[in-house]
Amino acid sequence: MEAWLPMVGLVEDIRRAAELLVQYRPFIAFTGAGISAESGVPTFRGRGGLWERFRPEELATPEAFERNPRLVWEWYRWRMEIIYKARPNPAHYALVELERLGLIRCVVTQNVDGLHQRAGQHCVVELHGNIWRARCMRCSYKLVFREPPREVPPRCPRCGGLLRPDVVWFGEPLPEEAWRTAVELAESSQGILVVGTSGVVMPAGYIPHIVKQHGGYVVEVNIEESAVTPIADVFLKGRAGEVLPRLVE
Ligand code: BV8
Ligand code: ZN
Repeated sequence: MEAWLPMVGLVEDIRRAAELLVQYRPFIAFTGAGISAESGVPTFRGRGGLWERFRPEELATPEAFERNPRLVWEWYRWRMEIIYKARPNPAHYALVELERLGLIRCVVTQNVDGLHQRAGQHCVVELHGNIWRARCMRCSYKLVFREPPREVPPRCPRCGGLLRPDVVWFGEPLPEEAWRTAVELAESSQGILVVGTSGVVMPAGYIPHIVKQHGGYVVEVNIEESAVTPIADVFLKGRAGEVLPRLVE
């Protein structure tokens, strides 16, 4: 088969996706670790993914933190150092442009890296928290790290208690406000642009299904099929950093 043939399909699909975005605007966007992959931030389940070296139960759970706060903080500090050096990539900037054009009204993200905000996105709903925020286990003091902490585990400046990353661990409920906002947005949007997620982590992974159940369109961008693909009206197979900018052309 001619090497360029699949491109024809992709060009067709990008045109179809752009038509849906315009006709049923504003969409919402739903993003996962894949949108940050081209910024050099490792994904969770892909090759070289974070979990390959560690299992979620070992690190991203309250029990793991209880057992070994230093190990869990070593892992988060390692990720903060990668994210600190990372820059938003063309996929992040394409979503900012779609917001400026009024084609998407908000980005609902599972990511904790804060790259959507750094790219200039105005509306971001963080379902799993943010790696730069921390809170005290004893007095609930909240702080924002400007750079990775020098000493781990970091201590509360107010009471000396143990700080924890302000992210949602496995087995923990999502932040009430963020979850309610995300569901409201999904119920009231006629379309969702799903970018770079395997769609396996719940309840976040329900968001595209809520849009579908309310008669909305699902456009997915991913380098491979995911748990969302079966309900996608348009599946744009490719890297987010290459495909999304072509949606705003
Ligand atoms: C809850 C923050 C209940 C932390 C994350 C057993 C015990 C306990 C719970 C469960 C259990 N079994 C199931 C559950 C539920 C569990 C769950 O869903 N587990 C999964 C594994 C089955 N969920 C929970 O525990 C949730 N809480 O259920 O609480 C409860 C309820 C009420 C009251 C009390 C308790 C909490 C889940 C949140 C966990 N925290 N992150 C941190 O980051 O350190 S999840 C973590 O996974 C990240 O947030 C990540 O974003 C998220 C989802 O992964 P993806 O983003 O999709 O990333 P992934 O690597 O999987 O996929 C990347 C995709 O990108 C791939 O498809 C790839 O093809 C694509 N890609 C790669 N490169 C590119 C690309 N696409 C485009 N371009 C590219 N260049
Ligand atoms: Zn404290």
